[in-house]
Amino acid sequence: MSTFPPAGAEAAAILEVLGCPLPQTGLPSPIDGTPMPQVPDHADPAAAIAASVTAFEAWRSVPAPVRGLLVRQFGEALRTHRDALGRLVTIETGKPLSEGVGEVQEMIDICDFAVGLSRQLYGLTIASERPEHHMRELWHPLGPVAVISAFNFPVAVWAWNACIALVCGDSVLWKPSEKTPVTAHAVQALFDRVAKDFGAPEGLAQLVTGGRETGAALAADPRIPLVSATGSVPMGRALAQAVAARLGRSLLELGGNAATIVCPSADLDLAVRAIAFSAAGTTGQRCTTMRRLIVHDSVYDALIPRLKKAFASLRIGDPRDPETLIGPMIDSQAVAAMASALTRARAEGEVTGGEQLDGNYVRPALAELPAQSDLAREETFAPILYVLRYTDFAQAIAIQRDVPQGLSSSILTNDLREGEAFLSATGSDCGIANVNMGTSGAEIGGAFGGEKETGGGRESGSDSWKAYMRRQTQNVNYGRTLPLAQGVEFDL
Ligand code: UN1
Repeated sequence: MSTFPPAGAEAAAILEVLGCPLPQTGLPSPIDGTPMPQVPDHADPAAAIAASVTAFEAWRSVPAPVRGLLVRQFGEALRTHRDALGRLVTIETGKPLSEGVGEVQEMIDICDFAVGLSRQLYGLTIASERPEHHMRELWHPLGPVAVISAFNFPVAVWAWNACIALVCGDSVLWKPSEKTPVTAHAVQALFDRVAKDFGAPEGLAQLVTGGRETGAALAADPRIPLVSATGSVPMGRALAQAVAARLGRSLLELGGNAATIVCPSADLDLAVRAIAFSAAGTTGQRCTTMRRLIVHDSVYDALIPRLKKAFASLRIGDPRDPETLIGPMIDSQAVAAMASALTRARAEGEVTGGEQLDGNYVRPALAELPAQSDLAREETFAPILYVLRYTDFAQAIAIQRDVPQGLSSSILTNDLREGEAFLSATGSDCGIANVNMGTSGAEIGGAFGGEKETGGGRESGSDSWKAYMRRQTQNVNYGRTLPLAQGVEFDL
């Protein structure tokens, strides 16, 4: 299929250059099935947690702008190694090179954001009802933060959490997806080098590789006040219950099942690109992937044939080829899940594309279904776009909302009323709502996350940092009397 060297060997060579070599005895690369480097499982999560507590106790007293300097230096190291790390992301996940490098760019961007934030961890001052009193909020570091990341963004989502947590004064424990530990290992090695030169406490950010038990150990441990997890709804549900059982906090980013509404006034040239990128890009394996297209009757026949043509012409192949737009799926289970969803779709409607090619390579599919389809309410992590027809705007909004998930959404319209109605309280019910673009490819500056089964968490930009700190309300009486709030009398 390609003229590139075996993927696993190339990954091993990149690790050599980055100074963190590993034996090539790991999982098959999604690109060609050759063995990837193998990251050993962490022997003892309990020891890592203990080290994280000790590191936190030192780090929390370092001034926040100084903590920002560490993240700044980490960002510089990422800039230096952006292309090598991006290529490793590509080899490990199968996403095309520009997206692999884009993922490392996303880490660099969040470093920049976090460095600025390190001088902006603002609290409020609040007018006290009591004379000669001051009331204010101070944000303190929280403690060790566990970050559980998914295979599809094996390093960027960790960085959203870790870079913010570090400037907030927290220590970090990272359990990467079992499917993609190699880039995590390389990023951690880079961080370790920067942290050592900086003189950061040992164990400030650690990689804790392992399976379900490792995740369960992090979820159950009361020394970890916050567990931030990205992944499937069943994973998030089990994790949230374990964390809640000890009254810890969890920050969840789970299923998406994003929908886009195409209105009569939509710019169809822009629509074709936006839809193809969000539905088929990253081989349909983003939380923000567009899975449902809700198309107005009046544009259906103009748009859908063009989309079918665009899907049929997508360049599928080795993601290291700069011409490739669609790489392989992550593994054979993912390919099987796609096939089984398509079998169900064929029973309900008409499927175009979706052929299984060699190995983990597939052609993205369009499945035209009835508007009330139950299948379209389920999220299959694959490049399948369910196309549903609508006749009036209220119906389109109702379809968008009628799913258990609520991460991302978009509308394609040149009608101001429709666009603004989509963004109103009775419009999209998602954490992200876009106009005249797709559903994926968010910038780091906004808060990222969503409602309902998506889990309610917000990561990355805006004021998401508040989840990584503890808020203390402080009251100071600078007078000589002791007035009580609410006018309560208590005279001795
Ligand atoms: C994810 O799929 O979990 O908005 C994260 C996007 C990316 C992040 C996706 N910036 O598509």
